[in-house]
Amino acid sequence: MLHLGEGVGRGVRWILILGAGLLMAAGFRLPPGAAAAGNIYYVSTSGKDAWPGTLAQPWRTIQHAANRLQPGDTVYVRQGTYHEQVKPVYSGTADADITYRVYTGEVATLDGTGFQPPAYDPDALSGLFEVDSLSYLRVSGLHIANAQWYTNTAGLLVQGSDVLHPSSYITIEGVSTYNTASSGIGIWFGDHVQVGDNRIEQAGNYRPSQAGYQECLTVSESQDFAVYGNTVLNCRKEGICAKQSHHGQVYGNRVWNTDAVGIYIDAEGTPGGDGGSDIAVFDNVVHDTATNGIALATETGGLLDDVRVYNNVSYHNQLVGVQLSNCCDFSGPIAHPLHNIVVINNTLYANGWTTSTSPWGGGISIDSPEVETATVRNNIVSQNYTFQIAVVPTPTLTIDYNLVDGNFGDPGEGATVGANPIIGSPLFYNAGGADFHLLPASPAIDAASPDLAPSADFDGRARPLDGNNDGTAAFDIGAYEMPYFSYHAYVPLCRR
Ligand SMILES: [Ca+2]
Ligand SMILES: [Ca+2]
Repeated sequence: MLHLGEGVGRGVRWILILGAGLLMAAGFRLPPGAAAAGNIYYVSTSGKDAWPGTLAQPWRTIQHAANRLQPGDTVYVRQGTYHEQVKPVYSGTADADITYRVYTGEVATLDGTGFQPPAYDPDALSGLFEVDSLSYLRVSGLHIANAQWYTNTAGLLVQGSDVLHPSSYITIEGVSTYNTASSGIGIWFGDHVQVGDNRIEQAGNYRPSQAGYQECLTVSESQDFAVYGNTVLNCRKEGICAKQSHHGQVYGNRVWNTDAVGIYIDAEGTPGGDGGSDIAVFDNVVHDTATNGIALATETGGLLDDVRVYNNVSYHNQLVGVQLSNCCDFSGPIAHPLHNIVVINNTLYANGWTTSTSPWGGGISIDSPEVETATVRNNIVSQNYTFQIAVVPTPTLTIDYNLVDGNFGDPGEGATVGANPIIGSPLFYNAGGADFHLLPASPAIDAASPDLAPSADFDGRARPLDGNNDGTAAFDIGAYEMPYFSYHAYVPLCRR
């Protein structure tokens, strides 16, 4: 598996991928884990489980393959719809994954319609594709639909038994899920888990009158995880949630039209006990959620520590673009600490719209006096409804070098522009078309602080660049770093 460093921009990642291709072409081998030689098997809706599982004589059920696959083996699932639950039986090894993969160019659907589940505790986690306490597995390209039998039934579930006994080295890629009672993809007690380039739609659909449990894409009580390149839409809970988890990256995802927070990082711990830490949220686009675009919280106690939110675009959410939340004071004096939080170089636009008769919302809010050592820097907060930045002020809060545009809000309610603000329109290229690159005359160009600024922008372009052609490279405010172009050259490049 290729583990890419935090902050490696999209452009650099492509260079790495291209580089890997050149190395393979030249006869070099990639690091172990992905492609050790093993047996290849096939499953088809026209197959028979009594056959040998070859291309000409495929098996009939995916579970029949799951009962047999050994380290290094791959099963290709052929076109068609499969009404079964799949539970892999064996683990791969460090240099030989077991792979479940849809045959190239075909669509294979695991469909829970009419499937009678085994006897689960109705409140227990379950999944139409369910991985329990296994390692070195890869699932690629499967479509999973109509996983509906209990409130806690996910499309694809990966779980360990506890923190010390996780499912580990699991890769879920190119999977799509539709109409699941609980999460489309749920990871519980995972270690070294990669969830990339999947599509999750209509998650949390237990009943028309009742949403299911959990978030659309859930990572819980896990560590060393990466959630990247996923599309999450039209879901009834939070879009992407990492809770009580450590050492993770959430990047390059697109989330919209969710009934709760778009991207949610929650300690979800116990008072004085475990929480969440060392999580980076970057290069995501979140819009049109029914609450906040991106939110950090300590709902049930524990500490949320060392979270970095940068290069994100969060717009047209009903409440706030980025919120450090005081959620949730359920029962008396539980501490909800958030420490060492950096919110930097994000672009937050037109948040705070709602269909209610009393709209409220803004760009960035810090609602909790228990936030310690937080930095809000180099963000564009533009045309958000009630305020641009509003905070409960504390001595360890730093707010500076933000571009503030629109209704500043009520200082009596914590509204502030912070230190060294740039005041005025950011001059987006086309805000109505959700293109928040900057026009050449933007006051955000070369106006940011270098302190803690990310070394690449949303597009993977290296920062800083000399965007105003004065001979000195300096960081831009917001998610995008603009190169210097004369105007007539700039326009077509921006329309790529
Ligand atoms: Ca610049
Ligand atoms: Ca310059």
